[in-house]
Amino acid sequence: MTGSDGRASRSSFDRQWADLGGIGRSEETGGYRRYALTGVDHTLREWFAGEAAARGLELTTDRMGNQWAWWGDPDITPGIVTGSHLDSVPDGGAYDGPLGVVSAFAALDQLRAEGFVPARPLGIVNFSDEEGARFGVACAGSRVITGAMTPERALGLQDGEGVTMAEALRSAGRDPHTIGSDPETLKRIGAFVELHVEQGRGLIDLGQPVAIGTDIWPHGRWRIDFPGEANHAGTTRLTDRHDAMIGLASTVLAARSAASMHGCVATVGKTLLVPGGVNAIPSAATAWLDGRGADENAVRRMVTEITTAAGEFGAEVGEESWTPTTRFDAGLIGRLQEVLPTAPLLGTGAGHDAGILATAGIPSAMLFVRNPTGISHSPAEHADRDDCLAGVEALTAVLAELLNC
Ligand code: HGY
Ligand code: MN
Ligand code: MN
Ligand code: MN
Repeated sequence: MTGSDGRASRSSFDRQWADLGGIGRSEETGGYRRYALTGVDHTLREWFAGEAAARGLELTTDRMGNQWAWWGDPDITPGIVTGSHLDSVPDGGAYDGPLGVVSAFAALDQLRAEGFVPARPLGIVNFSDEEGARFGVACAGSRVITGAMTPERALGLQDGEGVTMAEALRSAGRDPHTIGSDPETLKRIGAFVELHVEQGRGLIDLGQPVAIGTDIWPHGRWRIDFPGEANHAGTTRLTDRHDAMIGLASTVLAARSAASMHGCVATVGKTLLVPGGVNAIPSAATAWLDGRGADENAVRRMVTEITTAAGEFGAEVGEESWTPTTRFDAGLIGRLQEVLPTAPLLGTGAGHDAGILATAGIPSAMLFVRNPTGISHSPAEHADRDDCLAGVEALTAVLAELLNC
Protein backbone atom coordinates (compact mmCIF):
# COMPACT_ATOMS: atom_id res chain seq x y z
CA MET A 1 0.00 0.00 0.00
CA THR A 2 2.96 2.32 -0.44
CA GLY A 3 3.18 5.09 -2.98
CA SER A 4 -0.55 5.73 -2.91
CA ASP A 5 -1.35 9.37 -3.35
CA GLY A 6 -4.69 8.83 -1.72
CA ARG A 7 -6.34 10.97 -4.39
CA ALA A 8 -9.09 8.44 -5.11
CA SER A 9 -10.10 8.16 -1.47
CA ARG A 10 -10.00 11.92 -0.93
CA SER A 11 -12.31 12.74 -3.85
CA SER A 12 -14.57 9.82 -2.96
CA PHE A 13 -14.77 10.93 0.66
CA ASP A 14 -15.50 14.57 -0.19
CA ARG A 15 -18.20 13.72 -2.74
CA GLN A 16 -19.95 11.23 -0.47
CA TRP A 17 -19.76 13.57 2.51
CA ALA A 18 -21.33 16.38 0.50
CA ASP A 19 -24.11 14.03 -0.71
CA LEU A 20 -24.97 12.81 2.79
CA GLY A 21 -24.72 16.15 4.55
CA GLY A 22 -28.23 17.37 3.85
CA ILE A 23 -30.16 14.13 4.50
CA GLY A 24 -32.15 14.37 7.73
CA ARG A 25 -30.42 17.53 8.95
CA SER A 26 -32.49 19.99 10.98
CA GLU A 27 -32.10 23.58 9.76
CA GLU A 28 -33.10 24.82 13.17
CA THR A 29 -30.50 22.93 15.26
CA GLY A 30 -27.97 21.69 12.69
CA GLY A 31 -28.43 18.25 14.25
CA TYR A 32 -29.48 15.07 12.43
CA ARG A 33 -32.84 13.34 12.83
CA ARG A 34 -32.28 10.01 11.09
CA TYR A 35 -34.58 7.48 12.74
CA ALA A 36 -35.27 3.87 11.81
CA LEU A 37 -38.07 3.10 9.36
CA THR A 38 -38.86 6.72 8.52
CA GLY A 39 -38.73 8.57 5.21
CA VAL A 40 -35.25 9.85 6.04
CA ASP A 41 -34.12 6.29 6.77
CA HIS A 42 -35.48 5.24 3.37
CA THR A 43 -33.51 8.04 1.67
CA LEU A 44 -30.32 6.99 3.46
CA ARG A 45 -30.82 3.37 2.43
CA GLU A 46 -31.34 4.46 -1.16
CA TRP A 47 -28.13 6.50 -0.90
CA PHE A 48 -26.26 3.42 0.33
CA ALA A 49 -27.74 1.26 -2.47
CA GLY A 50 -26.72 3.92 -5.01
CA GLU A 51 -23.13 3.95 -3.75
CA ALA A 52 -23.02 0.17 -3.95
CA ALA A 53 -24.49 0.11 -7.47
CA ALA A 54 -22.10 2.81 -8.67
CA ARG A 55 -19.23 0.46 -7.73
CA GLY A 56 -20.83 -2.68 -9.12
CA LEU A 57 -21.10 -4.18 -5.64
CA GLU A 58 -23.61 -6.95 -4.98
CA LEU A 59 -26.19 -5.46 -2.57
CA THR A 60 -28.01 -7.79 -0.18
CA THR A 61 -30.44 -6.92 2.63
CA ASP A 62 -30.65 -9.31 5.56
CA ARG A 63 -33.53 -10.37 7.82
CA MET A 64 -33.38 -7.12 9.81
CA GLY A 65 -32.90 -4.77 6.91
CA ASN A 66 -29.15 -4.33 7.38
CA GLN A 67 -27.62 -3.57 3.98
CA TRP A 68 -24.47 -5.42 2.77
CA ALA A 69 -22.55 -4.36 -0.35
CA TRP A 70 -20.09 -7.02 -1.54
CA TRP A 71 -16.97 -6.87 -3.72
CA GLY A 72 -16.55 -10.59 -4.38
CA ASP A 73 -18.72 -13.54 -3.38
CA PRO A 74 -18.81 -14.17 0.40
CA ASP A 75 -20.61 -17.47 -0.12
CA ILE A 76 -17.38 -18.86 -1.57
CA THR A 77 -15.07 -17.41 1.13
CA PRO A 78 -16.17 -15.38 4.16
CA GLY A 79 -15.22 -11.78 3.61
CA ILE A 80 -13.71 -8.90 5.51
CA VAL A 81 -16.45 -6.44 6.41
CA THR A 82 -16.27 -2.78 7.31
CA GLY A 83 -18.92 -0.07 7.61
CA SER A 84 -21.15 1.23 10.39
CA HIS A 85 -24.62 2.85 10.58
CA LEU A 86 -26.38 5.88 9.09
CA ASP A 87 -29.07 6.49 11.68
CA SER A 88 -28.65 9.04 14.48
CA VAL A 89 -29.80 10.01 17.94
CA PRO A 90 -32.23 12.98 18.04
CA ASP A 91 -30.28 16.02 16.83
CA GLY A 92 -27.15 13.89 16.57
CA GLY A 93 -23.88 14.81 14.96
CA ALA A 94 -22.83 14.23 11.35
CA TYR A 95 -20.04 11.74 12.04
CA ASP A 96 -21.39 9.10 14.46
CA GLY A 97 -22.07 6.27 12.04
CA PRO A 98 -21.80 7.93 8.61
CA LEU A 99 -18.03 8.43 9.00
CA GLY A 100 -17.61 4.65 9.10
CA VAL A 101 -19.79 4.05 6.04
CA VAL A 102 -18.30 6.83 3.90
CA SER A 103 -14.75 5.81 4.90
CA ALA A 104 -15.53 2.22 3.90
CA PHE A 105 -16.55 3.19 0.36
CA ALA A 106 -13.59 5.61 0.11
CA ALA A 107 -11.16 2.88 1.22
CA LEU A 108 -12.58 0.50 -1.39
CA ASP A 109 -12.17 3.20 -4.04
CA GLN A 110 -8.56 3.69 -2.98
CA LEU A 111 -7.81 -0.02 -3.12
CA ARG A 112 -9.27 -0.23 -6.60
CA ALA A 113 -7.43 2.90 -7.79
CA GLU A 114 -4.20 1.17 -6.79
CA GLY A 115 -5.10 -1.94 -8.72
CA PHE A 116 -5.41 -3.97 -5.52
CA VAL A 117 -6.97 -7.39 -6.09
CA PRO A 118 -8.39 -8.86 -2.89
CA ALA A 119 -7.79 -12.53 -2.09
CA ARG A 120 -11.18 -12.61 -0.35
CA PRO A 121 -14.40 -10.59 -0.56
CA LEU A 122 -14.78 -7.13 0.92
CA GLY A 123 -18.17 -6.23 2.40
CA ILE A 124 -19.49 -2.80 3.37
CA VAL A 125 -22.40 -2.76 5.82
CA ASN A 126 -25.03 -0.22 6.82
CA PHE A 127 -26.48 -1.52 10.10
CA SER A 128 -30.08 -0.50 10.67
CA ASP A 129 -31.29 1.19 13.86
CA GLU A 130 -27.95 1.30 15.67
CA GLU A 131 -28.92 4.19 17.94
CA GLY A 132 -32.33 2.86 18.96
CA ALA A 133 -33.52 6.48 18.87
CA ARG A 134 -37.05 5.56 17.75
CA PHE A 135 -37.72 2.16 19.34
CA GLY A 136 -35.45 2.42 22.37
CA VAL A 137 -33.00 -0.48 21.97
CA ALA A 138 -29.53 0.28 20.56
CA CYS A 139 -27.97 -1.90 17.85
CA ALA A 140 -31.38 -3.43 17.04
CA GLY A 141 -30.19 -4.36 13.53
CA SER A 142 -27.17 -6.33 14.69
CA ARG A 143 -28.87 -7.69 17.83
CA VAL A 144 -31.69 -9.34 15.90
CA ILE A 145 -29.55 -10.98 13.21
CA THR A 146 -27.15 -12.34 15.85
CA GLY A 147 -29.98 -13.58 18.06
CA ALA A 148 -29.12 -11.13 20.86
CA MET A 149 -32.69 -9.87 20.60
CA THR A 150 -35.68 -11.97 19.53
CA PRO A 151 -37.78 -10.79 16.59
CA GLU A 152 -40.85 -10.94 18.86
CA ARG A 153 -39.26 -8.49 21.28
CA ALA A 154 -38.12 -6.21 18.46
CA LEU A 155 -41.52 -6.21 16.73
CA GLY A 156 -43.24 -5.23 19.97
CA LEU A 157 -41.00 -2.22 20.65
CA GLN A 158 -42.93 1.04 20.40
CA ASP A 159 -41.90 4.53 19.44
CA GLY A 160 -43.03 7.72 21.21
CA GLU A 161 -46.36 7.68 19.34
CA GLY A 162 -47.09 4.09 20.30
CA VAL A 163 -46.27 2.77 16.82
CA THR A 164 -44.74 -0.70 17.07
CA MET A 165 -41.75 -1.76 15.01
CA ALA A 166 -44.05 -4.28 13.30
CA GLU A 167 -46.41 -1.48 12.20
CA ALA A 168 -43.48 0.67 11.11
CA LEU A 169 -42.09 -2.20 9.04
CA ARG A 170 -45.48 -2.64 7.35
CA SER A 171 -45.69 1.10 6.60
CA ALA A 172 -42.23 0.83 5.08
CA GLY A 173 -43.55 -1.96 2.85
CA ARG A 174 -41.73 -4.74 4.69
CA ASP A 175 -43.17 -7.94 6.12
CA PRO A 176 -42.58 -8.05 9.91
CA HIS A 177 -42.63 -11.84 9.78
CA THR A 178 -39.38 -11.86 7.80
CA ILE A 179 -37.25 -10.39 10.58
CA GLY A 180 -35.11 -12.69 12.68
CA SER A 181 -31.67 -14.14 13.26
CA ASP A 182 -29.71 -14.56 10.09
CA PRO A 183 -26.93 -17.18 10.24
CA GLU A 184 -26.65 -17.09 6.44
CA THR A 185 -25.52 -13.47 6.67
CA LEU A 186 -23.29 -14.01 9.69
CA LYS A 187 -21.33 -16.85 8.11
CA ARG A 188 -20.30 -14.50 5.30
CA ILE A 189 -18.34 -12.37 7.78
CA GLY A 190 -14.76 -13.54 8.35
CA ALA A 191 -13.91 -10.44 10.37
CA PHE A 192 -15.43 -6.99 10.97
CA VAL A 193 -13.59 -3.67 11.42
CA GLU A 194 -15.74 -0.62 12.23
CA LEU A 195 -14.28 2.85 11.82
CA HIS A 196 -16.02 5.39 14.06
CA VAL A 197 -15.59 8.96 15.19
CA GLU A 198 -14.27 8.98 18.75
CA GLN A 199 -17.00 9.99 21.18
CA GLY A 200 -14.66 11.40 23.81
CA ARG A 201 -11.35 13.14 24.36
CA GLY A 202 -8.92 10.22 24.21
CA LEU A 203 -7.24 11.12 20.92
CA ILE A 204 -7.13 14.82 21.78
CA ASP A 205 -5.14 13.99 24.89
CA LEU A 206 -2.96 11.49 22.98
CA GLY A 207 -2.36 13.94 20.12
CA GLN A 208 -3.08 11.28 17.50
CA PRO A 209 -5.58 11.20 14.58
CA VAL A 210 -6.45 7.48 14.75
CA ALA A 211 -6.63 4.83 17.48
CA ILE A 212 -7.28 1.08 17.52
CA GLY A 213 -10.27 0.10 19.68
CA THR A 214 -9.70 -2.49 22.40
CA ASP A 215 -12.99 -2.89 24.26
CA ILE A 216 -16.47 -1.50 24.98
CA TRP A 217 -17.61 -0.81 28.50
CA PRO A 218 -20.55 -2.82 29.82
CA HIS A 219 -23.68 -0.75 29.42
CA GLY A 220 -27.42 -1.02 29.72
CA ARG A 221 -30.73 0.80 29.48
CA TRP A 222 -33.53 0.65 32.06
CA ARG A 223 -37.09 1.99 31.95
CA ILE A 224 -38.38 3.44 35.25
CA ASP A 225 -42.15 4.07 35.62
CA PHE A 226 -43.30 6.35 38.46
CA PRO A 227 -46.97 6.31 39.55
CA GLY A 228 -48.89 9.45 40.49
CA GLU A 229 -52.34 10.99 40.58
CA ALA A 230 -53.51 13.60 38.12
CA ASN A 231 -54.85 16.73 39.75
CA HIS A 232 -55.10 20.49 39.38
CA ALA A 233 -51.80 22.39 39.61
CA GLY A 234 -53.46 25.37 41.25
CA THR A 235 -56.05 24.04 43.66
CA THR A 236 -54.40 20.88 45.04
CA ARG A 237 -52.68 21.35 48.41
CA LEU A 238 -49.08 20.10 48.54
CA THR A 239 -49.99 17.58 51.23
CA ASP A 240 -52.72 16.14 48.98
CA ARG A 241 -50.47 15.58 45.98
CA HIS A 242 -49.20 12.31 44.53
CA ASP A 243 -46.90 13.89 41.96
CA ALA A 244 -45.09 11.34 39.75
CA MET A 245 -42.51 13.96 38.80
CA ILE A 246 -41.16 14.17 42.32
CA GLY A 247 -40.07 10.54 42.23
CA LEU A 248 -38.49 11.00 38.82
CA ALA A 249 -36.57 14.11 39.82
CA SER A 250 -35.38 12.56 43.06
CA THR A 251 -34.23 9.40 41.26
CA VAL A 252 -32.28 11.37 38.67
CA LEU A 253 -30.34 13.01 41.51
CA ALA A 254 -29.89 9.61 43.17
CA ALA A 255 -28.54 8.25 39.86
CA ARG A 256 -25.95 11.00 39.69
CA SER A 257 -24.68 10.34 43.23
CA ALA A 258 -24.72 6.52 42.74
CA ALA A 259 -22.72 6.93 39.53
CA SER A 260 -20.17 9.10 41.27
CA MET A 261 -20.00 6.67 44.21
CA HIS A 262 -19.32 3.67 41.94
CA GLY A 263 -17.06 5.32 39.34
CA CYS A 264 -19.69 4.88 36.60
CA VAL A 265 -21.84 7.14 34.46
CA ALA A 266 -25.62 7.38 34.52
CA THR A 267 -27.82 9.43 32.24
CA VAL A 268 -31.53 10.11 32.01
CA GLY A 269 -31.82 11.67 28.57
CA LYS A 270 -35.42 10.79 27.86
CA THR A 271 -38.53 11.18 30.01
CA LEU A 272 -42.26 11.02 29.41
CA LEU A 273 -44.91 12.75 31.56
CA VAL A 274 -48.60 11.96 31.49
CA PRO A 275 -50.80 13.88 30.78
CA GLY A 276 -48.04 16.37 30.02
CA GLY A 277 -50.00 19.54 30.76
CA VAL A 278 -48.28 22.54 32.35
CA ASN A 279 -51.14 22.91 34.85
CA ALA A 280 -51.76 19.22 35.51
CA ILE A 281 -49.94 17.26 38.21
CA PRO A 282 -48.40 14.24 36.42
CA SER A 283 -50.30 10.99 36.96
CA ALA A 284 -47.37 9.03 35.54
CA ALA A 285 -43.72 9.70 34.76
CA THR A 286 -41.30 7.51 32.85
CA ALA A 287 -37.52 7.88 32.78
CA TRP A 288 -35.12 5.92 30.62
CA LEU A 289 -31.81 5.34 32.38
CA ASP A 290 -28.55 4.75 30.47
CA GLY A 291 -25.94 3.23 32.80
CA ARG A 292 -22.32 2.37 31.94
CA GLY A 293 -18.90 1.92 33.49
CA ALA A 294 -15.57 0.16 33.10
CA ASP A 295 -16.50 -2.46 35.70
CA GLU A 296 -19.60 -4.61 35.26
CA ASN A 297 -20.13 -5.22 38.99
CA ALA A 298 -19.88 -1.50 39.72
CA VAL A 299 -22.55 -0.76 37.09
CA ARG A 300 -24.78 -3.46 38.60
CA ARG A 301 -24.29 -2.00 42.10
CA MET A 302 -25.06 1.49 40.81
CA VAL A 303 -28.27 0.31 39.13
CA THR A 304 -29.33 -1.53 42.29
CA GLU A 305 -28.99 1.68 44.27
CA ILE A 306 -30.95 3.63 41.68
CA THR A 307 -33.64 0.95 41.68
CA THR A 308 -33.91 1.22 45.48
CA ALA A 309 -34.20 4.99 45.28
CA ALA A 310 -36.92 4.73 42.63
CA GLY A 311 -38.69 2.03 44.64
CA GLU A 312 -39.23 4.52 47.48
CA PHE A 313 -41.64 6.29 45.11
CA GLY A 314 -43.38 3.08 44.11
CA ALA A 315 -41.60 2.94 40.76
CA GLU A 316 -41.22 -0.17 38.60
CA VAL A 317 -37.76 -0.61 36.99
CA GLY A 318 -37.38 -2.80 33.89
CA GLU A 319 -34.14 -3.66 32.08
CA GLU A 320 -34.47 -2.78 28.37
CA SER A 321 -31.02 -3.89 27.23
CA TRP A 322 -27.70 -5.02 28.68
CA THR A 323 -24.36 -5.43 26.92
CA PRO A 324 -21.54 -7.00 28.96
CA THR A 325 -17.91 -5.91 28.68
CA THR A 326 -16.91 -6.52 25.10
CA ARG A 327 -13.27 -7.14 24.27
CA PHE A 328 -12.33 -6.96 20.62
CA ASP A 329 -10.42 -9.80 19.01
CA ALA A 330 -6.81 -9.84 20.28
CA GLY A 331 -5.46 -11.42 17.09
CA LEU A 332 -7.20 -8.87 14.92
CA ILE A 333 -5.99 -6.02 17.13
CA GLY A 334 -2.45 -7.39 16.76
CA ARG A 335 -2.72 -7.32 12.98
CA LEU A 336 -4.09 -3.77 13.06
CA GLN A 337 -1.14 -2.77 15.25
CA GLU A 338 1.30 -4.22 12.73
CA VAL A 339 -0.31 -2.12 10.00
CA LEU A 340 -0.71 0.97 12.20
CA PRO A 341 2.31 0.87 14.55
CA THR A 342 1.86 4.45 15.81
CA ALA A 343 -1.87 4.16 16.52
CA PRO A 344 -2.61 4.07 20.28
CA LEU A 345 -5.02 1.56 21.83
CA LEU A 346 -8.27 2.99 23.16
CA GLY A 347 -11.32 1.60 25.00
CA THR A 348 -14.72 3.23 24.73
CA GLY A 349 -17.87 3.79 26.75
CA ALA A 350 -19.95 3.91 23.57
CA GLY A 351 -21.79 0.87 22.26
CA HIS A 352 -21.31 -0.23 18.66
CA ASP A 353 -22.46 -2.91 16.26
CA ALA A 354 -18.86 -4.17 16.35
CA GLY A 355 -19.51 -5.01 20.00
CA ILE A 356 -22.63 -7.01 19.15
CA LEU A 357 -20.80 -8.94 16.43
CA ALA A 358 -17.85 -9.57 18.77
CA THR A 359 -20.28 -10.94 21.39
CA ALA A 360 -21.69 -13.23 18.67
CA GLY A 361 -18.18 -14.64 18.14
CA ILE A 362 -17.26 -12.77 14.96
CA PRO A 363 -13.65 -11.45 15.13
CA SER A 364 -14.22 -7.69 15.38
CA ALA A 365 -12.18 -4.57 16.00
CA MET A 366 -12.59 -0.80 15.71
CA LEU A 367 -10.69 2.23 14.53
CA PHE A 368 -11.42 5.61 16.12
CA VAL A 369 -10.91 8.98 14.45
CA ARG A 370 -10.08 12.05 16.53
CA ASN A 371 -12.95 14.35 17.47
CA PRO A 372 -11.50 17.76 18.42
CA THR A 373 -14.59 18.73 20.40
CA GLY A 374 -14.69 15.44 22.33
CA ILE A 375 -18.48 15.84 22.07
CA SER A 376 -20.84 13.35 20.43
CA HIS A 377 -24.60 12.76 20.15
CA SER A 378 -24.78 16.49 19.51
CA PRO A 379 -24.50 18.85 16.52
CA ALA A 380 -21.16 19.89 18.07
CA GLU A 381 -19.66 16.48 17.20
CA HIS A 382 -16.81 16.98 14.74
CA ALA A 383 -13.80 15.47 12.98
CA ASP A 384 -11.35 17.54 10.93
CA ARG A 385 -11.14 16.55 7.27
CA ASP A 386 -7.42 15.71 7.59
CA ASP A 387 -8.18 13.35 10.45
CA CYS A 388 -11.06 11.81 8.49
CA LEU A 389 -8.66 11.20 5.60
CA ALA A 390 -6.09 9.76 8.00
CA GLY A 391 -8.84 7.39 9.12
CA VAL A 392 -9.57 6.39 5.53
CA GLU A 393 -5.89 5.80 4.90
CA ALA A 394 -5.63 3.67 8.04
CA LEU A 395 -8.73 1.69 7.09
CA THR A 396 -7.38 1.19 3.55
CA ALA A 397 -4.10 -0.17 4.89
CA VAL A 398 -5.92 -2.44 7.36
CA LEU A 399 -8.24 -3.80 4.67
CA ALA A 400 -5.31 -4.42 2.29
CA GLU A 401 -3.67 -6.46 5.02
CA LEU A 402 -6.78 -8.44 5.94
CA LEU A 403 -7.90 -8.99 2.33
CA ASN A 404 -4.55 -10.39 1.34
CA CYS A 405 -5.07 -13.84 2.79
O1 HGY B 1 -25.27 4.73 22.74
C1 HGY B 1 -24.21 4.39 22.25
O2 HGY B 1 -23.26 4.12 22.95
C2 HGY B 1 -24.05 4.27 20.77
O3 HGY B 1 -23.73 5.54 20.26
N1 HGY B 1 -25.25 3.75 20.17
MN1 MN C 1 -24.13 6.91 18.70
MN1 MN D 1 -22.34 5.07 16.35
MN1 MN E 1 -21.99 1.61 15.87
